[in-house]
Amino acid sequence: METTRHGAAAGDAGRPVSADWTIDQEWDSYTPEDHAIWRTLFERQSKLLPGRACGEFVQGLRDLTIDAGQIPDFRRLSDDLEKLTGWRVVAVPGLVPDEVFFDHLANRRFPAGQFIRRAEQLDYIEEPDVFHDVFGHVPMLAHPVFADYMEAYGKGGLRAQGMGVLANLAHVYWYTVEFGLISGVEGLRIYGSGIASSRTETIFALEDPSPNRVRFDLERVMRTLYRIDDFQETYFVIEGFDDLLALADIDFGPIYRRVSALPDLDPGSIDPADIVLHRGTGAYHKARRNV
Ligand code: HBI
Ligand code: FE
Repeated sequence: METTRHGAAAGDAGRPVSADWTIDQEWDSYTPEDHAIWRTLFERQSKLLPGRACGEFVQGLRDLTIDAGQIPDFRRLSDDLEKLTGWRVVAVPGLVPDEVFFDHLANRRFPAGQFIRRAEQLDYIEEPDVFHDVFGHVPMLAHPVFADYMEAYGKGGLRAQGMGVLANLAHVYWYTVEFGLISGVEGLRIYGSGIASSRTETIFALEDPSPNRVRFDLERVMRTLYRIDDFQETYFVIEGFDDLLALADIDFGPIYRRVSALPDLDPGSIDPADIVLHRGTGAYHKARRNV
C-alpha cells in the first residue's frame, strides 16, 4: 500500500484513521517538488485534452480554476464546487473501504487522495493520488447531471453491498466514471477520470486501433470483467450524460438477479448483442501476452 508523505498509511499505528477515513489535507505541507509534479502532470494533460475530453470536462476544469500553478487547496476547491453542484472534496490517505467510499458519495463528498505520486511514477500509479482524483474526477462533478449520477452510485453501492452484488455495480463504475467515453455532436470524447488523468491512455482509448469501442449497455457492462493493471481492452460509449442518470431510476434488483445467472464476459470479448462502434484489433494486448 502506498504511504503518504506524512508516513500515515491508512490504518498505520500512531495515526488513527477517523471513522469516515478523512484526514486534513495539510496543504501547507506540500513541498515545491510536490507542486512541480502537479504542474508537470497538469501541463501534459491540458495540452492533450482539448478536442479529446468532452466539453463538460474542460468546462469543469475552467469553472473550478484547477490550474497548473499548484495542487488545489480542497477548502477553496470545495467552496467553488459546492456553489455549482453541492459537492465537496475531502482528503483521504488512499483507497478506503467500499462502504466508506459509497457513504461519502451518497452524501455528495468526493474522497480524494491527499498525497501526490513521486517523479518516477508519472505515468502509472496503483492508488488514487491527488492528481488522479482532483484533475481526473472533480471537473465532472461540476456538471449537474454527472454530479447526480455519482450520488446515485454511492446510494446504489450501499444497496448492492447489502444484496451481495457489489462486483456487478463496481463494473459499471469502472466502465463509466473511470473509463467512460461519450459520443455526441463533438464526436468521440473522453469523460472517464482514469483516461483523462493518463497521458498514454488518453491516446490509446480514443485513437489506437487495438481496443474495442462498444455502445454502453447496463447489463452487458455489469457482466464485463476489467483490467486494473493496463489499458482497457474495451471502452463503453454513452450517447449523453442523461444515459447515466437514467440508471439511477432503474430498479437494479431484477437486473442483478438476471445478471448473476449469466456468465461473466472477458474484458476483450465482443458479445453478439453488442452495438460495436469499433472492433479492436487486440494487437496491443496480444503483444503484451507474448512477451
Ligand atoms: N477509495 N479513495 C478511494 N477511491 C476510489 O475510487 C475507491 C475507493 N474505495 C473503493 C472503490 N473505489 C471501489 O472499489 C468501489 O467503487 C467499488
Ligand atoms: Fe478514480
